[in-house]
Amino acid sequence: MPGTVTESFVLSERDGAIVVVLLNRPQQLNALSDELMDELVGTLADLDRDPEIRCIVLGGSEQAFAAGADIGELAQASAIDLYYQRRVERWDAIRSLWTPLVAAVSGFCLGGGCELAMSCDLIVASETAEFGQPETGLGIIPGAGGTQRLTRAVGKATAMDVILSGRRLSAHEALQAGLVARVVAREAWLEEAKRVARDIAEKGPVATRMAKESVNRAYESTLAAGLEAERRALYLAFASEDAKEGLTAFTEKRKPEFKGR
Ligand code: CO8
Repeated sequence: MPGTVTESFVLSERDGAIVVVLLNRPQQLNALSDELMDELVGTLADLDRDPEIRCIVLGGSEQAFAAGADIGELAQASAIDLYYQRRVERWDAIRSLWTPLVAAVSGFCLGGGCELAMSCDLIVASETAEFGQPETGLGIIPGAGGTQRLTRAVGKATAMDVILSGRRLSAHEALQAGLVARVVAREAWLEEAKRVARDIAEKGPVATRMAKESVNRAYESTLAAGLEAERRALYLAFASEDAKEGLTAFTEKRKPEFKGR
């Protein structure tokens, strides 16, 4: 496949201004081993540095986005191993990316896999998707953001149910609860995520980054601090060449040509 770079656990394919990154550990339902997470974070960090890439789609396979952290590895690790190896920080690294990130979820999306999807900016789900945080059944807890991000996304009642009882949310339940943005037919999970990514990629790149940052602020600050940050982001976006181009193009009844400046 031209333009395809194959690494052992992560496949990436460029398609114009978007890149599709797929987890590739099918025999283990894309369980997030240390090596896989290292490769994923490295790949995404490289893509994030390329200003021509306007949006990234992160997916798994039709069967599984990811069935969680690699349980075999966790069974062998001590708490101090996890602490020194900074394994959980890899999820934070994804949250810190600049480029908008769309999670394309089909099949199992569990534990660290659900936490990975929630670290993306939005989730497009196949009707087959199942979201869950089964960690308490293993005697641990969702520790890569699950107790915080899931609760913020779906509220305390549903988060407690999912995390304490191990109940999985269907795609439609997840949509209703506010965890996912769109649910599509089984066969459309990747195409729809790419469509969303192309739509994002067409917008002003400075503006999409500012907007992403501002929406994230809503989760991390008070309303007053969030509004203040939003206003500064607006002024900064306004000062961009893209803003001039976008506003002028509308008045001239033509498509804008954004340069990301
Ligand atoms: N880790 C390692 N291997 C896995 C995992 C996993 N999370 N999930 C599935 N696999 C493997 C299975 O062992 C099996 O391998 P094999 O064929 O060699 O026996 C293969 O994938 C296929 O799995 P199943 O045969 O079990 O397939 P089923 O269709 O019967 O069941 C399930 C699918 C329901 C997804 C089932 O595999 C399952 O319950 N998996 C575990 C789900 C889970 O508990 N996830 C949470 C893991 S803990 C976590 O994510 C904590 C994150 C905290 C932060 C990270 C710190 C580093």
